[in-house]
Amino acid sequence: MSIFPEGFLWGGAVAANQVEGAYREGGKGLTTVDLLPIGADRFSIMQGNIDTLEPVAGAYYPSHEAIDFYHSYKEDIALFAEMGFKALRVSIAWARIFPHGDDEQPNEEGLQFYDDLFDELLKYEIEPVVTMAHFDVPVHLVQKYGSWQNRALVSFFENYARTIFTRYKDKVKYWMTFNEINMLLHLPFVGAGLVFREGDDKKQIQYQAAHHQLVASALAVKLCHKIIPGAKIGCMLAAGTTYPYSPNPADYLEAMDRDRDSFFFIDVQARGAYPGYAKRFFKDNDIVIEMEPGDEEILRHTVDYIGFSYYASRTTSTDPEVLGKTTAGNVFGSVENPYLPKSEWGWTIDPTGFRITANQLYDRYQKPLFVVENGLGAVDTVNEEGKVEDSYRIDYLQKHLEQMREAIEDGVEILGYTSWGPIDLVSASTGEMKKRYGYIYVDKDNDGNGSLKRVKKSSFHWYKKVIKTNGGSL
Ligand code: BGP
Repeated sequence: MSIFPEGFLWGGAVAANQVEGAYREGGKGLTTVDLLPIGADRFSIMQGNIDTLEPVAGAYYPSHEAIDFYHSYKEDIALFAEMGFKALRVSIAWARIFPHGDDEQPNEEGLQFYDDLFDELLKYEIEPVVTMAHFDVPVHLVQKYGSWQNRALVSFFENYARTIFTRYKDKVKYWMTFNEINMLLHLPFVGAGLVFREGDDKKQIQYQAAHHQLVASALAVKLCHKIIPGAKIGCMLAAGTTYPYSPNPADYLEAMDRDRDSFFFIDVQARGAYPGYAKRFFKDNDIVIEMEPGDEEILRHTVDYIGFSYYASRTTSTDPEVLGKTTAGNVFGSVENPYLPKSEWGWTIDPTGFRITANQLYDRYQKPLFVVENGLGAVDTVNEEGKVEDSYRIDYLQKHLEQMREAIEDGVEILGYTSWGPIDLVSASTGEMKKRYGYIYVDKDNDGNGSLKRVKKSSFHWYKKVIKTNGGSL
């Protein structure tokens, strides 16, 4: 018998810029991701690139076509329905609704696109779970205002929020404000469209931008509750517990501090005020957050659930020798954990860490959790019979779902599980196609070649059974 609750939201998660393509169609404005090429220099964007809209390295821009979901969503949703999805997490591209971000009137074609998308999901009784901002700031807001470091973005976002809540109030019951809000500290361009000039006080700018996002998020929560009574709106954290490398108390303290880099955001979003340790951090680092009268009051509008992604745990140390062994491909700067294997991209694989993370978040916030991303990025190949046999992916997901079941048995309330990239999509960190997460293979390579044909992988059939048995068969 399954211990997963009745109505558990099984499904998958995608983001507009990683699947839609059609980057200039339907009246859409340019967004920050549209300027990012594939490869190692992906984030070395400068103010010059923003001003002239010139490419970083003149390379291929994966987000421009992505997997063409903009045109193929009906076919793709039919495949999700075949797997039995109860939910699909998508994001709305802000620049499809307000092409410049600060326009007075929304773009009807953009609004209609998401109306059609939600209708298609509802046709199969798939619940849309909508992220309002997933790593794509309208470029005009970066050019004209310096993006989230400018207070002006709060009211633009509020306007965007009001527009989409009003339009989709009968279709969307699950919302989420900023994807992986803590990414702002690690990849500031990705998380908040921040581009630094020489001599900038980066920390000051990042935390001021964070304050603006936190106020904008709280205003969205307030509006959502008013416009769509009964809706649930959450935050979204790139989660993953941090282990101390040794029992040295200094290592433990360091691990606690690293976790707090992330908890800082959720403490504000879920508890409604800046925590004491953050105030101390600001003081110790000469960071002064400019607040407007009324901000503290606004921040008291807290989220209904804690959305989070979990890919890996992190490990930290105070020993310089250990610190030298930092893992590759991890924006959170973890040191190697000798007990854990790694993915082809160097991401630590730690199913037990998933259970620990879920317990930690639930203990801390006592609000329902929603696992909105989890999965394995791997190279897949189509064999001679035209099949993709991804047993390694099934193994990863199975082990993580077992630990999620343990967490539920521990008493953690979880609303649902939407694994990342149920259909292959463009990687956020590398821009590659070859880093695949899907149950559905998409014929497209790193250079943009391929027929875009969809092929069901072995994991497709496995996940279908998981959902059918409500997690009874993993
Ligand atoms: C998260 C993002 C997603 C997604 C995922 C996997 O950080 O919210 O957008 O891409 O990570 O990362 P990657 O695509 O780099 O493998």
